[in-house]
Amino acid sequence: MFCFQCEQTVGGKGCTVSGACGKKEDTANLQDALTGKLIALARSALEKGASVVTDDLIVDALFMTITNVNFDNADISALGAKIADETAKLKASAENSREIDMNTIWNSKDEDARSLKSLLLFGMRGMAAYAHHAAALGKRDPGVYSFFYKGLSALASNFDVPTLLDLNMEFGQANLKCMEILDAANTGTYGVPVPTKVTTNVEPGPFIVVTGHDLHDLKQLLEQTDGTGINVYTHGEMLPCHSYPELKKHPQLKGNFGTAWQNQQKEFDGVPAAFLFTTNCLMPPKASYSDRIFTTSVVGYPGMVHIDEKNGKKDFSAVIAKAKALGGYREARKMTGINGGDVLTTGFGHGTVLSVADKVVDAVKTGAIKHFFLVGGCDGAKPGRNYYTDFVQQTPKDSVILTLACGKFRFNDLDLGEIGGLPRIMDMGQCNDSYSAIKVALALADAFKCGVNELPLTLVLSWYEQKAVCVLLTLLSLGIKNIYLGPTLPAFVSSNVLKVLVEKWNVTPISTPEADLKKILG
Ligand code: SF4
Ligand code: SF3
Repeated sequence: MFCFQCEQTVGGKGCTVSGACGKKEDTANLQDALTGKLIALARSALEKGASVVTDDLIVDALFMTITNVNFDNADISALGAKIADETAKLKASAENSREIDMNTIWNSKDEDARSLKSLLLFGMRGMAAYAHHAAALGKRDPGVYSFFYKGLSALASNFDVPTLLDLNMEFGQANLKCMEILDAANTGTYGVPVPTKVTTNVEPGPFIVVTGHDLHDLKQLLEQTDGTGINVYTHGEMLPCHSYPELKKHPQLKGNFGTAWQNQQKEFDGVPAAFLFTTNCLMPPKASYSDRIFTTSVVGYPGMVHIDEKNGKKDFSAVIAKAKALGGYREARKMTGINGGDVLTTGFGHGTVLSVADKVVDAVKTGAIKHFFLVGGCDGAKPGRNYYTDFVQQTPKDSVILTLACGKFRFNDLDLGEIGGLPRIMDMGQCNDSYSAIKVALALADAFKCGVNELPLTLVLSWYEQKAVCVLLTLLSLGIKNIYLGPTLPAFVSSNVLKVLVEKWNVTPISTPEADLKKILG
């Protein structure tokens, strides 16, 4: 096996024996075979014509290979067989229907082409997850789908470095569109997020914990638990769901259980509740709770119960029955975030922030707000990530911290006070809500008649898996410079590609909060 797509890859180089994420060799090889088949489907469809069927196969297969999504060989093989069938049906030329051996990319002597193809593939995996959620709510964009075909077939090409770099930038723009339609799908279906305080404490009685990113799954579960006496808690990236009017109106959506994904084995240990995984990040479950894990959509783990969709609906009665049988806690449980706080505030998407844009602009003009930081991204297990907690704690009182994705659990239980009636930490949502951050940054640049790079704004991002890759490529494609990136640089960035990132965009690896803050504010 060879896999180096995430931040915890072995030795910072690649997982070759088994994955640090728990992925086994045979699973990794099946995922590569699946991707090789997918390239054949994409090239065939480019020759013969794409369809909704090929669109969905591409999105699901890319999504399934994201870190911590699917560990079940049967699922991967089944999807691979469907893709091979569809490719055969298209009857494209022998060259275009040829399955690609991914080792030709991983073992390529041209390490810059390998690096840029990896960047593109991993970015597309991230975008596929967003396209999947948008499609679940009826939103599809032809430009997003057509990029998948173009990008996948580029993986089988001999394109030179400048061409591959351009393709990555074109991808960044496609992903911006994808995040835009997902934002429209989420806000159009469930309303514009409003600032909402969320408790970390758990009430007595049966409950279900929902993790992942899919709002449509949560909505269906809420409808099915209405009036049952079963409470629902979010975990990880589902936290922002509390701020959507159509979701928060269900009184049994009580609070947020635990923190980010990498703590699940500790946080779920022996808990008398059912756990529903709608997307990444699933870790190999411990025996103390493996009987209460449910997966849905492309998520899978051998031996866990999977909830399928039938006629556009999911029946969560097995999850509900499990929660009932386990019964939950007998007494209320006090729980906290990483820093001991028990209130998390979310719901500062572009709708809310831009509705007070005048106030924000005034606060900058009067000097009440001197700097904006966007601190967020993917959280992870490796040491060094307390950088983000320390960084936020050390930011000056006249600065605002915008945050998003699961990286926020490093500091979202801290009370850093307010500026001009706005909290200093504002949670904009999930990783895909980077779209909100981009919208706010562009609006500020407009108000101050300058470019985004001239704003008193610094992006301090953490990465772990492939959604961070797609978001980063979008930011770079918008010409956003001076991004601080950590905790380490991706193994798939070659030294020459890194040189380009530094020279063209001044991408900067994080150092210490003290030194970085001095540099940023100095
Ligand atoms: Fe290794 Fe990450 Fe790949 Fe898992 S997803 S095999 S940890 S590089
Ligand atoms: Fe988090 Fe897995 Fe990436 Fe959506 S849930 S950002 S790590």
